[in-house]
Amino acid sequence: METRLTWKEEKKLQNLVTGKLSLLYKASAHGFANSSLICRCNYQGPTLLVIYSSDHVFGSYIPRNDKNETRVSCLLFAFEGTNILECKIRPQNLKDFFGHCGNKWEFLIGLSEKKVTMSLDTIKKLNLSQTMYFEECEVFRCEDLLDTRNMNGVAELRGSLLSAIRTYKPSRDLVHQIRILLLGPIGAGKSSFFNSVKSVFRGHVTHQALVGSDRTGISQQYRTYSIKDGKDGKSLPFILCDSVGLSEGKGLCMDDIPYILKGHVPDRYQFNFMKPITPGHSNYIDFPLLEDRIHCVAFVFDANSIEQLSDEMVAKIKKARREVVKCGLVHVVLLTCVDSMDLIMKGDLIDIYKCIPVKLKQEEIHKKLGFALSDILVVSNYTSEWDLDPIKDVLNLSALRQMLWAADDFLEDLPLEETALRGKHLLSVLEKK
Ligand SMILES: Nc1nc2c(ncn2[C@@H]2O[C@H](COP(=O)(O)OP(=O)(O)O)[C@@H](O)[C@H]2O)c(=O)[nH]1
Ligand SMILES: [Mg+2]
Repeated sequence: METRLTWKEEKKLQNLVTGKLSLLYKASAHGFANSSLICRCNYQGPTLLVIYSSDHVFGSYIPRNDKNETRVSCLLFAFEGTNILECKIRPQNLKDFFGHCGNKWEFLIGLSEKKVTMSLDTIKKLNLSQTMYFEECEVFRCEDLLDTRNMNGVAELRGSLLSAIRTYKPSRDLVHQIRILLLGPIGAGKSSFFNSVKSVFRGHVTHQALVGSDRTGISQQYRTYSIKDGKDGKSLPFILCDSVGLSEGKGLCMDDIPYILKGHVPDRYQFNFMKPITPGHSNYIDFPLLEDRIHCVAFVFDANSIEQLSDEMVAKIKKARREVVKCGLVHVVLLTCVDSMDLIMKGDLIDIYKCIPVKLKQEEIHKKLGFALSDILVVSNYTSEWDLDPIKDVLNLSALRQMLWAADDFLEDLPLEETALRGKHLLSVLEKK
């Protein structure tokens, strides 16, 4: 049985009732009779009734639909384009909409006549007519996505991801820690991602890396962050490298990218957007070990600004990607800020990869920048909140685990002669003498 709602209408209504909709009754399938609707849907908990006339979609949300006395107001709604008009009415049960509560009605449905009659006050607020004939009527149960059962599942998954990452060992034991470079436009959420990952392992939200700060000034340093498991625990098997962002103006110098990838750029290096690092620089790492190199690159994008990326930015990202591929490195995409996307609710984060608005963003990135759909991972960073959120943690940890696996692919594929880079460099230096 399929609903007649479009996905956009369904999302809007999910936002209205803050829950998932599960279809209980459809008049064209179960019969246009008040008794069959009431028999199926009465006392089912929070319920949404949707009526389809030839040119309107409207109905009612009944937050309490049970045997106890109802004290929570019901809500009438009507779509007007993509907006929803709302009007609160007195508390009542579902069956009361079919004339079970005497003659004091605001919204009265007759299924066999396929007719709704509304009070004058209601039609004014919903911009409908007093009598509406309809073609279809559906009733949904509204299910809470964040109920205890779901949250227990999330907590379990969070625990297993944490332990998988704590005990992770890079492939062939070639390095102790995987270096992940965060690369992307200024303001994409790179520093916030580091803060979010650090927060999970620290056990509380921390905001170590400067976020959303001065776009041109002070924080133009290259930072490589090793994270401890707990306050005094041992270092985790990865390092997050936070570069200054790409920009049409003062941003990361494109020629710095190969140096970063190959491990020549030291922690706290002050970027110069006019000029890339050169071997003469005081802290330049002349002979980087395999440990010093980048093992996986994460391109970071804000989900809300993919469509606005300028041609210049697109060209820069494509160029950076070519450099990454040239170095034989693996890469993924982190899509941030999905939590603030239109039509996305908190509960959606549990199953975010199934959400159509997110799928559309993934397709847009694929089309615009050429990244494979399966490489585009969704994350949700801590921004202003102070409490850890297990749903966000699961998203961010899943992405991190994916990056560690990607780095393994790189290490496994590394030619034997590159697995001891320092030896090779020393040899070439000695040969030159
Ligand atoms: N809602 C939301 N905001 C985010 C997220 N990630 C980053 N932000 C916000 O985006 C802005 C830029 O983030 P920042 O980490 O400084 O970006 P960077 O320049 O790539 O390091 C800040 O205001 C952050 O709070 C996210 O996942 N969700
Ligand atoms: Mg930053």
